[in-house]
Amino acid sequence: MAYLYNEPSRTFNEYLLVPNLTKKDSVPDNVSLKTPIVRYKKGEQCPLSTNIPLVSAIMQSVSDSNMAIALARCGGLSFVFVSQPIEQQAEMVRKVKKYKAGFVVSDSCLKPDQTLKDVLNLKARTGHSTIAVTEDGSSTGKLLGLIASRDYRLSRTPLDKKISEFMTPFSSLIYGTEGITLSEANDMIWDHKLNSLPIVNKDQLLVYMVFRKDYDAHKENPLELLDQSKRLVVGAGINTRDYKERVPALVKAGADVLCIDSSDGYSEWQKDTIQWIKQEYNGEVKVGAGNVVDKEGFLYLVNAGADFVKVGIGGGSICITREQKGIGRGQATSVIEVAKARNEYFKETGIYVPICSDGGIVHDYHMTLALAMGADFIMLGRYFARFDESPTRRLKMGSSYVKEYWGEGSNRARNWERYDTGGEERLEFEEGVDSYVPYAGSLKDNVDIAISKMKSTMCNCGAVTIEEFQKTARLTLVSSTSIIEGGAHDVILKES
Ligand code: RVP
Repeated sequence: MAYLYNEPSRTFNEYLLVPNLTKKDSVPDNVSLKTPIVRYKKGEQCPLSTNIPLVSAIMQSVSDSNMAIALARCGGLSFVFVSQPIEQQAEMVRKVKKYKAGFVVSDSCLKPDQTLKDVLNLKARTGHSTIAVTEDGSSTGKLLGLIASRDYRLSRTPLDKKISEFMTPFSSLIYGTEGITLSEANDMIWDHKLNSLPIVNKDQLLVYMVFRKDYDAHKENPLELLDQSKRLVVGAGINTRDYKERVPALVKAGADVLCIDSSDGYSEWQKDTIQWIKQEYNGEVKVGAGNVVDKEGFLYLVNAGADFVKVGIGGGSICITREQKGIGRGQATSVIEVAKARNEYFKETGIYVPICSDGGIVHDYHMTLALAMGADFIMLGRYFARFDESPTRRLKMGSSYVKEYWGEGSNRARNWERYDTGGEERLEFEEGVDSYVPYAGSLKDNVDIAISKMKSTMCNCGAVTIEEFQKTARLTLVSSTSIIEGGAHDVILKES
C-alpha cells in the first residue's frame, strides 16, 4: 500500500510569526540579510553569498540580462533562463558581466559631418542631451568631440550647421583613460565641474561615458552584489540534456553559479549532470539542483554534490503540475522538512548546504515566513515579472497596466527539458499557463519595500541575522477563520 503522510501539507498563508522579545539593538539598521548560496564547511566562509535573500526565477518571462543587472545592483541574484539557444544565453551572461556600474556604453553618437538637426532628432529619440561625436558615428569609434546643450543656441544656430563647427573638440575635452575606477572618474567630474566624462582607450577610441547623475544612483545601491573583479554576479539555468555543451559556454561567459532547472529534481539525470560538472571543473563550478520537496530528495542531490538545493513542486503561480499530474506538496511543509534535513546533515557532516524556497510567494511577508521556516534564499517568478526590468511586454488592460507572465511548462515557452522524464524530446502536455500580472513599476522601489518589511518583522522577532531568525523564530498555524481576521474586516473601506 502507498505510504500515507499523517499530516496535510501546508502553504505559507496558513502560518504567522509570533513575536519574540525585541531588544533595543534589534533595529532595522542592524539587520543583515546576507545569506549563503552555495555549500561550505563549518568554520569556513561561504564562497558565494548574496546581500539580500532574493533570486529571480529561471524563466523566459523573468530572468534576462536586464533583470540580472537590476537585481544584482540591489544585492540579489538572477538565474538567466535556459530555454533558449546556448550562445544566446551565454551572451546574456556576458552582458551582465560586462556591465560596469556607472560606466555606460553611449547610446547617443553622431559623426562630425552631421548637423544640428541630427542632434535634435537624436536627442528627441533618446532623451539624452550629451552626444559623443565619433569618426564613424558608433559608440566605440574614435572620439572627436562632445556636444552638450551649451554648445548651441536653438534661436541662433542654423539647423544645417555641421557638428564639427560647434562641438567641443577632443583637444579641449577632459577625458578619462580606460582602466580608471569609478571613484577616480567621479573625482574628475567633481574637480572639473563636468556633467559627463568620456573614457577612451590608448587609441582614442570611445569606451564608456560616466555621468554625474549616475553617481547618486551608485551611492543608492550599497548592497550591490559584485565579484572579486567588481563585476556584477550572475547565475544561469542549465538542463540535464545539453549540459556538456551549455555548461562550458556559460562558464566561459562568466556565470558565477549554475542551477539545474527542473520541475522534479529527484532524478538520476540530475545526479549525472552534477557529477559531470564537478569532475570536469575540479569542483570549482558551483551548481544547484532541484526541485525537491522532501528529505530523501534533498539528501540524494546533496550526496550527488549539489551546492544548493531548490525546494518546491507545484506551488508556482503559473504552475498547473498539481492539476495535471497530481504531484507536489504544500510549499511551507516542503521547506520545513527540507530545512530540518539540511540542519541534520550539517550536524552530522559539518557541511552546510543552503536551500532555496522556489515559487508560491504571494505577499511580501511570505518571504519572511520562508526564511523563518529555514529557507536560506527565495526564488520568485511572478513577483519579478511585474517590474519594468522583466523582459515581457507591458500592456494596458482597462484602466490599468499589466505585464505578460508565462510558465516554462506552457505551450508558449515549450521548455520540455524542464519536464523531461527521459521520453520524447517534446512537451507532451502543458504544466504551466500563459498569463498577465499587474504591472508594479521599478524593481528597486518594490524590493526596497519588501526588504524593509522583512527587516521590520525580524526585529519584531528579536533577530538581526537570517541565521538567528531561523533558529529563534516561532511560527503558528492559523485557522481559516483567523486568516479572514488578518485583512481589514468589519469596516467599510474608503475607495483608494
Ligand atoms: P512564482 O514565483 O509563484 O510565480 O513561481 C515561480 C516558479 O514556478 C519558478 O521558479 C519555477 O520553479 C516554477 N515554474 C516555472 N514555470 C512553471 C510552469 O510552467 N509550470 N513553473
